[in-house]
Amino acid sequence: MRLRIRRDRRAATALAIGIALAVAAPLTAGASQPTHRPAAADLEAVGQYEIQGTSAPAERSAIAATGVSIDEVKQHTVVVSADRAQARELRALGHTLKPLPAPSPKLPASAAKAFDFPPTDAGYHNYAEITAEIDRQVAAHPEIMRKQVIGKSYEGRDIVAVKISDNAAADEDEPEVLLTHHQHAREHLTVEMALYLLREFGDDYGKDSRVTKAVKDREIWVLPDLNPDGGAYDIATGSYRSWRKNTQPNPGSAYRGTDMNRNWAHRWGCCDGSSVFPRDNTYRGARAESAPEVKVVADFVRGRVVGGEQQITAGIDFHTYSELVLWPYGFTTSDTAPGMTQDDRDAFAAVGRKMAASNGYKPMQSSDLYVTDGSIDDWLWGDQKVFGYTFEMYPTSNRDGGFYPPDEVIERETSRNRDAVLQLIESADCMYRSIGKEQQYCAD
Ligand code: GEM
Ligand code: CA
Ligand code: CA
Ligand code: ZN
Repeated sequence: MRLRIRRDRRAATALAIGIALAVAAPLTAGASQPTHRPAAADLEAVGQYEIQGTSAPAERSAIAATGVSIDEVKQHTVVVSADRAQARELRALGHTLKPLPAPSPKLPASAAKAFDFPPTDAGYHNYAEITAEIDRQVAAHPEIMRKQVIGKSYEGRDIVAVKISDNAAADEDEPEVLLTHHQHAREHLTVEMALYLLREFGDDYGKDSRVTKAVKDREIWVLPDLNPDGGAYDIATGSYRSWRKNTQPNPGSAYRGTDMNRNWAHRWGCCDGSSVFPRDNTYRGARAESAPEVKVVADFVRGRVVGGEQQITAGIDFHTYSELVLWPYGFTTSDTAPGMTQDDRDAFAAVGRKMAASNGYKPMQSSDLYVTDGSIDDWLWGDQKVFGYTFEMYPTSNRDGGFYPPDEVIERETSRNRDAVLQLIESADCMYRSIGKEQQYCAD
């Protein structure tokens, strides 16, 4: 109860700031151009802290329930992103917080180029470069690639799906696989993962038998950037803001942004696995799919139901960091739950473990880390029966760069997932084959 009163007081403060700012600043109509006039409150310092002594999922879930994001989980420590009020709240809960160094500015402020990565990280693609690279790959491989703009972000940027398949212009009766990237703004390496896949499939088709077979027998959807506004905001100053959410304003609050990975419609807000406070990094949004970017992608997936059957059978949602292969559910710590039988769970685990054996990540049910509600993989399986995984990419530690590993690691850490992605694509016609139950579940 004490905690609740404290958070309500915070909410009241945030509301008061919101009203004050709203009165003070002329409200701009929905900007036609992306704007980055951050509300003063947005700039409140969000830093990373290491918390010693937590080892059980329940303890980690209790920490997540304060609205911080859990960025790293080790045997006896977690690393969280928290603002000052949340840090106070965690200390009041008895935790010891060790502040971690902010991402190094990597260059003098004078050299910073707005809306771009620091020159030392020029290997990362900003929004314009992502768009250009997608267009270049699609133009170079018209026989197997098609680009679709499936909708717009809050600020009006394109949300893009690239279809990779032979006869790409036709909707063939082949299992479809969904690869989604960059729900979280600071997780830029996941966009590089998508661009790597476009290059790899484009270059290897017709040369590498495994890739050629995958492209012939499947329809692969690569969605390189689900949160283009957040990504631009994160690098708007030419350095890094550690931003996680989208940039959608929250009426009545000075704090903007919804955590897209708490805004999906399966058991949304059910289980203390997200926050009701707009200020928090895990704010779940005003309602399920209230984030325009989540609605766009959910509508796209629902659009893949043909003749009453969801054509997408499997997927991976890429995040950073921690090097994990995760499967649902996140909203409950039980292995099975309504809509997840023991066979479903065993198939998830069998393929998950094989993918982890390939890329060297750790496999587990996502709630073994901490409980989340409203995540994409719970929705993909719970609502659409898509075997949806979450990959947490490199690194495992803040010490190796955290959310901002140097661009020198991009090639190594994206190609590291080549085999795992191909394994999922190859299993996508029958995930139950991995537990010897193809006859029972997949015989036509
Ligand atoms: C995670 S990704 C989802 C993992 N699911 C659970 N239940 N741990 C998130 O969304 O918080 C971490 C990340 O954002 O990378
Ligand atoms: Ca095809
Ligand atoms: Ca199809
Ligand atoms: Zn993430």
